[in-house]
Amino acid sequence: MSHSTLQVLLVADTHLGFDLPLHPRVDRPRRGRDFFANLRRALEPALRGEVDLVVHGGDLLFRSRVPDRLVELAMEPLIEVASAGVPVLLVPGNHERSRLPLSLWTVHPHLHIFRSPATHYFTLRGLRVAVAGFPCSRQGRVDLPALAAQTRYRDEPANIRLLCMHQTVEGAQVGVQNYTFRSGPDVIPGRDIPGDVAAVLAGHIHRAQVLRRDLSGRPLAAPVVYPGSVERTAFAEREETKGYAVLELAPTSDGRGRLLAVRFVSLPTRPMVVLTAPIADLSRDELQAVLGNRLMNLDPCSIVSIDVSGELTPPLAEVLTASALRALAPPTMNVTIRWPREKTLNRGPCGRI
Ligand SMILES: [Mn+2]
Repeated sequence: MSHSTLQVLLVADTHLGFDLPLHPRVDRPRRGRDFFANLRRALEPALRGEVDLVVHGGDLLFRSRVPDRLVELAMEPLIEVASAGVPVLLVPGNHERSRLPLSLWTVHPHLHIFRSPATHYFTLRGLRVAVAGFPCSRQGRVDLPALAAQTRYRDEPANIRLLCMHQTVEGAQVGVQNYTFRSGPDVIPGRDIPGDVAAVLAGHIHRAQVLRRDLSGRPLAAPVVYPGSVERTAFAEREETKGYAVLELAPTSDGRGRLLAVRFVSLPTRPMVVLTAPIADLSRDELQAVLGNRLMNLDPCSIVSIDVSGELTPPLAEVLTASALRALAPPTMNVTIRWPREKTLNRGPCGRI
């Protein structure tokens, strides 16, 4: 009987390239480096040899069409881990499906990208580990049993089986109002989770969580682990702790393995604050003073959204231009304005986010 367990590091939704123009036209604080820094922090345990395998659950990049230079920068930390001898598996998310330059598919022998449904086998700590996965599916109804079958994840014997994907599962929650995904063509019903894997390792949902039951309370056949995003990509994520997950798995005689524990490790993020601009009955100077005061009382590294409601007269609008706000705020603060019509549905990581 073996006493060894497997440690798997799961990181996802790194959205590299977010607020990182390669040729910026405006000099203002940018958040782009924060995302890179947190991916690097998340991978430190792998570089220290503390985990046996790394899975990136998708949305490595912030959108699908990006400069080649950004792709190179994004792959660098993953290649460093692969070069240290730790296998890295990458699930193409909705933002990079089939978009990564062809040269990168085979860039390193220890880096495996699920460009199509497949299973990769590894011998780690004397255990045979099957890691199955498929690129983000966004066409029609997401048929998880069919996609899992296409990976042929049961074709070879194993001690532990894992399934990796970038999809939404019933019961996943996002946003400050705890929006819960219930049904829809792109929401995988809990009953579709396969029972012959130790765990489903998933990206796409930006809040860290483990799903163990469907919405009617029935246990899922395998737990679904979302590590969440490494940084906040929207104000709907402002109350969430960001980070990555380390899964501890044990072999079982039936070959599926068992998830013993999930440890969420938090990463540093800057405070995110929504301010409401109190524009009613204020003069231009009064609005400037009130806003300046509020901004100065925040952590100077905050990311601030100013919500504007009510009638905006031309003198007040002068205070609320991007450059006027930059002059009011500490130089390290990131300030944006949200006008009433731009209010977006609080649906977290869906769609283009
Ligand atoms: Mn994402």
